[in-house]
Amino acid sequence: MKPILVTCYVDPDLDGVAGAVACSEFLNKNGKQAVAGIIGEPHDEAKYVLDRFAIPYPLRLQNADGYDEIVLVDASDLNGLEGKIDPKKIVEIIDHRKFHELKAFPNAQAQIELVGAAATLVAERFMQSGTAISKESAILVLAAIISNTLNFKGTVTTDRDRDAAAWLNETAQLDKNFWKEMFEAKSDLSGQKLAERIKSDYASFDINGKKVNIAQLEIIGGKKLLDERKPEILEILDQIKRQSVLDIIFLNLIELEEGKNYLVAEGPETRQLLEKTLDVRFDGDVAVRDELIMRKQIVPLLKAELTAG
Ligand SMILES: [Mn+2]
Repeated sequence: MKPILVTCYVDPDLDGVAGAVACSEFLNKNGKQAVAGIIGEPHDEAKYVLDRFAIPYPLRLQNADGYDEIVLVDASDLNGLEGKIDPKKIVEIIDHRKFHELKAFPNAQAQIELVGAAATLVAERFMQSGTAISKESAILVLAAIISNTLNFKGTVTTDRDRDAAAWLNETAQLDKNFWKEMFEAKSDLSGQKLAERIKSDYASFDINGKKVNIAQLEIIGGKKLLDERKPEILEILDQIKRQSVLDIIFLNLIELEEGKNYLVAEGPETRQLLEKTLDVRFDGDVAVRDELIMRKQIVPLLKAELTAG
């Protein structure tokens, strides 16, 4: 019997990696044979946590062809799979996005709940069944919750995330400054890292016939970055727009210490759309929003706006 593959979208972030690793542990401790694997390149933040705590990397795969049954964590739309996972093989989906495509996965049971991290949903399976969690998984999942909720400051944060985090930290025992160290580690965008990071973390959506692309950075020092390198950022966005033939592209820059967003967009059409959808005012290419909002929260708002308009 082939094991069940537990994976996430291609080039996963920390939430996806943590969720896949912990979910595979959960299945193995509950009578199933499972293996965690990731397709593509994990985000730097995921590598940072794996490396820092010397946690073994999950299997690295080119695609999911060697597996018949797949559990998908932190993903529920086809775009993110990049054609590398047959949607018919997916037997279960655990995700926390409002915007999903469950119809594309005819054989999947789905748990979609709007908590801060998909990893929270995995932690709850351990908590509810009384299954012990390894220290490695506890660290990964807790770090993913901290990251996804912007250290519990993002408006995506729910009590379920806080409860799971408290339970996980009994095992993970993370230092209280860990969140800042993790966020500082991903704030180094010197030189080419800026372009690499933007290009490794954008997400595309087809919304009402428009091709929309949202790039996102979550860093400490967002204002300084804009002061120093805004023209470069606009150039990177424009490159992506031309290469992918997009209608709309913008950067959602999350400033982790000040707790605000900077939205960066060129062109009156995109700026007007964002002003209407997110209740912000652009000054040139940049708008500031005082309440933290993440891409996964922006997508359903844009969808509503574009569909209504
Ligand atoms: Mn997630």
